[in-house]
Amino acid sequence: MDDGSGEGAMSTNNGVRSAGTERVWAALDSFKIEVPSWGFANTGTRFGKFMQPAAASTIAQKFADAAEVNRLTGAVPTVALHVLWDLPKGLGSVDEIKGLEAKHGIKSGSINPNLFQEQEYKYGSICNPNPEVRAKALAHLIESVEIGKALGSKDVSMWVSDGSNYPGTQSMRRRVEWMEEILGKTHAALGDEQRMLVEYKPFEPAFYHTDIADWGMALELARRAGPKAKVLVDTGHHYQGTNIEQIVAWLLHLNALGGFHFNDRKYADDDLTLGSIDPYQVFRIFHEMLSAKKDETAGVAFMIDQSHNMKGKMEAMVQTVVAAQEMYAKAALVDQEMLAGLQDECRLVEAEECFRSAFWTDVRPLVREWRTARGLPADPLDSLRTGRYLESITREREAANAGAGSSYA
Ligand code: PSV
Ligand code: MN
Ligand code: MN
Repeated sequence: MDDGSGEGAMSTNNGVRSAGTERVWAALDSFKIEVPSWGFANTGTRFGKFMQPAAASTIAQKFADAAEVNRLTGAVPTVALHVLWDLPKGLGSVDEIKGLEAKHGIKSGSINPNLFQEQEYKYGSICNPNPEVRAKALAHLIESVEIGKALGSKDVSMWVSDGSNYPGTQSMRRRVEWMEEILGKTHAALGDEQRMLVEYKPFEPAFYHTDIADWGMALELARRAGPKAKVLVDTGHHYQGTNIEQIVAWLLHLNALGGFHFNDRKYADDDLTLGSIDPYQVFRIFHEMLSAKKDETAGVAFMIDQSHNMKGKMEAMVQTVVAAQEMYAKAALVDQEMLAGLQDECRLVEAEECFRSAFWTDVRPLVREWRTARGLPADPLDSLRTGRYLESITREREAANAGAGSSYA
C-alpha cells in the first residue's frame, strides 16, 4: 500500500514495522479525548427535542456512559461537566462527583460554567449593563473555579453567549470593558494548576453581535486576563469556509491554544459527530498539532462538544471517538520531514500528494490491530451494539425517561 511517503500503512514487512506504523501506534497510545456529559443527555434543537429511551438524565448515568465509551475505545479518561446541569448544588455536589470518579475509573474534566440559561441573563451575563447581574455571573465563575480546584480538574471552560440582537441597542465597547474586568477577576481566582479557556462563537443566540465573536477577540481577552488563560477552538463556531487549521497554526505559534471542542457541521453550530461532514478538515487540524513543536502543543486539550437529537447518544459518542482516533492516525502517517523538504523546495504536487496520500490511506486495519494489542475491542461500535450495556441502560432508563420533562440537559 502506498501512502505517498513510501511507507504505507501495512503494519509489518517481514515482521518489521514501518516508520509510519510506529508513528501511528505512538500517536494512538498518546491520544486522549474528553467527552461532554451533555452529549449523553436529551438535548434539543431550537424548536424541541425527541426523547431517547437510553439518554442519561442523572450525573451518575452520564459518568457510567462516559466510562463505557472509555472501556470501548481506551481514549476517554475524562468527562466534561456543565455546572448547572451536573452540579446543581455547586460545591455541595463535589462529593457525589468524587464518588462517581472512584466508581467508574474516569475523572472530571473541564468545568463548564453556565452563563446562558437563567432569566437574569436575557441581556447578557458578564457583559450585562446591570452590575448586579454581572456580580451574579462572576460569583458563578468563581464557584466554578472552586469546583475545579476541589475536583483537581485543570480547565474552566468558558462560553459566553452574551451579545445583542439589534444594532444600536448596546454599547459594544463598554461591554468589552465589563467583560475584561470579570475575566481578570476570574483569572485571579485560579489555582496554580488551573487554566481558563475562552471560547468564541460568531452567531446565535445574539444575532447582531456576540461579545466574543472570533479567535482574535478571544485571544486578546485571554491575554489581558493573564497567563493561565488560553483560547478554546470549537470547530462548529466559525463562518462557512473559515480556515480553522490556520487559526490553530496561529494559536499554536502564539502559545495561546488551550484546547478544542470537536464536532462537525454543515451549516452552523450543528454539533454533529466528528468527521461526518468533512473528515479532511479534522485531518488538517490534527496535522497542525502533529507538525508543531512539542512545547507548543503541550497541554492542548482535545474535547468533544456534540449533541444529538436523531442518533443514539452512545453510538454517536463512540463514532466520534473512533473517527478522532482514525483521523489522528492518518495525520500521524504524514512523513513530516519529507513534507517539510518538499515544501522548502516548492515541489507543490509532490508535497500535496505526500499530505493527501496519508489522508486517503485506509488506517482502519492498523487501528484495529492496535486496539487488539491494547486489549480493547477491535470494533468499538460493534461491541457497543452487541454488548449488554446499551440494552440494559435502554431497559432501565426507558420508564424514567418516558415521563421526563424537557430541560436542556
Ligand atoms: C455553545 O454552543 C457550546 O459550544 C459551549 O461550549 C457550551 O458550553 C456547549 O455548547 C453546550 O451548550
Ligand atoms: Mn463548545
Ligand atoms: Mn457550540
